[in-house]
Amino acid sequence: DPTPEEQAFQARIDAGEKIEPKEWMPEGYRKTLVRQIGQHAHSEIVGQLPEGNWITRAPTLERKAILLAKVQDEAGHGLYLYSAAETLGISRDEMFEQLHSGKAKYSSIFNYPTLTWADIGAIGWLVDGAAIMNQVPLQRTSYGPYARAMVRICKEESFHQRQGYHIMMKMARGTDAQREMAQDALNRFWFPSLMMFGPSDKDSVHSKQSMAWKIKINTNDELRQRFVNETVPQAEFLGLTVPDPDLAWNEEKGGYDFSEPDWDEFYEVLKGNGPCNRERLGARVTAWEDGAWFREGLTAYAEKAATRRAA
Ligand code: FAQ
Repeated sequence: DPTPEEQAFQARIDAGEKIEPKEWMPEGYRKTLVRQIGQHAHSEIVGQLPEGNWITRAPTLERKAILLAKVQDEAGHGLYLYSAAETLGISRDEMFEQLHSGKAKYSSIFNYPTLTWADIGAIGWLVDGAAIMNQVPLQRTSYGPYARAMVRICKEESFHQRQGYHIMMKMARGTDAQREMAQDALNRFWFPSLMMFGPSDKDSVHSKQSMAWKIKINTNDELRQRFVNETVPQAEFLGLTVPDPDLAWNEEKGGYDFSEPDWDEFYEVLKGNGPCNRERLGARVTAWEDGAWFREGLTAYAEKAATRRAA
């Protein structure tokens, strides 16, 4: 049974109050937030890699500048999110350690390769589109620092989404080869994008408690349905075909019926066996190791400066 403290905490959540860093919170609430915000931060950082792959090969200088800015925004999102998680009493070094050892997850989507320029369009359109669908409600999440980080992140994500859709428009209305490239990118990114919302509600282990605490506002399936409803007309506008033969408008529910992603594939990716898991994690670990001399230098400098001040 909940203790009086836990009951009072739940009453604050139910009343729509925000919980702030130094206030009492159940240990489970803290742990769930550290897990979710940490994984969200890692996703932003690892999420730079698939797109970073195309910065040197963007088709025009303008596209290159835009992509560079987008990838830089993602680094920024990662930093706000790490800061939000740090207010819960975990250090950034601990979070990095969890990422590098494979203990902490990051979004499954970033374990797929970016094979052509159209993939950069598909990522902006679908991956940022899915991220926004998930993050807009999180602006109302119960933990203050997380909710506030989401406000700015969502603004930037909507630029990113339009940037991706704009690439898709150009490609879909370009030459036959460009249109084929756009269709191929949609074919490969459609189901992995649906997986971003997490397992179906019946298999989601954390949803019930996270929703009671308003750490999550919607279930995984609710958001996936919303994403499909919003994205299918956008694909039609592009003249592209969503790679799902069972996709059909369902008048009664006012939404599309659609095929579930391949959940076996999803769980394989979570276990580290996706097409690029090793490469992505390897790149992060190498970056961490290559940066050691710099971190050491900074620490030595800070210590020296502190000694000088004390003297
Ligand atoms: N990938 O019980 P649930 C971005 C794990 S957007 C990997 O349903 P929960 C922007 C889950 O952690 C992407 N793992 O879990 C960008 C749990 O395992 P655990 C990041 C997944 O937490 C765009 C287990 O499965 N966004 O980066 C995935 O209630 C373009 C059971 O699942 C966020 O993180 C998955 N797709 O719901 C950047 C949003 N799905 O932890 C660059 C915040 C589930 O027990 C370029 N997070 N798992 O070991 C959330 O809303 C939630 O955490 C969910 C999962 C909805 C992702």
